[in-house]
Amino acid sequence: MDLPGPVVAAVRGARRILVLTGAGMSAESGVPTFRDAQSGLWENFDPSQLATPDAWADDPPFVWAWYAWRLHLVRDVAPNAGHRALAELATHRDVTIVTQNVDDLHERAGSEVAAHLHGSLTELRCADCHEPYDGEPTLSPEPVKRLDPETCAACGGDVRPGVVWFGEMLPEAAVATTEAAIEALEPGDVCLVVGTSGIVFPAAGYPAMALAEGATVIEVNPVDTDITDMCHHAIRGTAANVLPALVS
Ligand code: BJW
Repeated sequence: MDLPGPVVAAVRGARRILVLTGAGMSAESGVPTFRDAQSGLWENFDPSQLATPDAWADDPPFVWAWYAWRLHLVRDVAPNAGHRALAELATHRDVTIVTQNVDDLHERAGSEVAAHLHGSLTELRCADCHEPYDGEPTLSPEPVKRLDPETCAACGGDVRPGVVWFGEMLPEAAVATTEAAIEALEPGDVCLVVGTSGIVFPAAGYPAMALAEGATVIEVNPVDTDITDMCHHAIRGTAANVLPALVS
């Protein structure tokens, strides 16, 4: 893919590159995004209703079934060319990856992820006593309507995924690491925003913070988003197509 010269020059000339990724980063690995056309169970349910403490309190087996299926799905897929390109870039450049994704595809491509802002699908913990759960959960290869969550060995409570639901606080360390990485940006550095709709805060506010530090903000997304207008460059394409060209 041919990219505009100023975009390539910005990436080549940057001392630091901060990469903020969202669900579109993993779409070409086969992980559905949240707000594009959905498949399976996602077609019938609104993630903003399902990914909430209220949904869990109302019906844990309903919510757990969604996660047991997604856990299975994520374990079954592989990083795509976009994940691999970022890992390769970090071998010779100062790259910091911050992701909203709860999968581990960046890590499986060989990247170190500085912050998982919305937690991790695989880090299960008790919803009551917060004890980590290190058993092997029963996963669902197909979407099902309800599935009993695993039980906490310490207190008998229901085990939940270690993700951040709407209305919950983000992990303090992830926020602190992200804000420090943004504050370290200087004019001439680059903030690459890949595959996010830019509607969920506080993550949606980070590109503007990078802009305020003087960084060149570059969006990689097939469509316009809520943050497009504030970006210096918007590259219309997919992560797996654009990133290998951008970082070569
Ligand atoms: C491709 C592609 C390809 C497709 N290549 N691209 C300020 C203002 C207003 C509201 C708030 C605010 N501050 C806080 C809030 C409340 C709330 C919020 O933001 N609400 C909004 C809906 C308005 N935020 C919170 O509650 C957060 N907590 C918080 O702020 O705590 C303090 C607080 C508490 C209470 C009140 C106030 C403050 C927590 C947010 C947690 C988000 N959790 C989820 C679920 C995680 C668990 C799970 O996975 O089940 O995180 S929601 C979901 O959205 C998930 C994602 O990480 C997140 C962002 O989605 P993302 O990644 O952008 O995906 P999509 O699907 O939206 O977009 C995909 C994009 O990819 C699209 O643009 C495609 O075009 C593109 N794409 N294919 C490249 N191949």
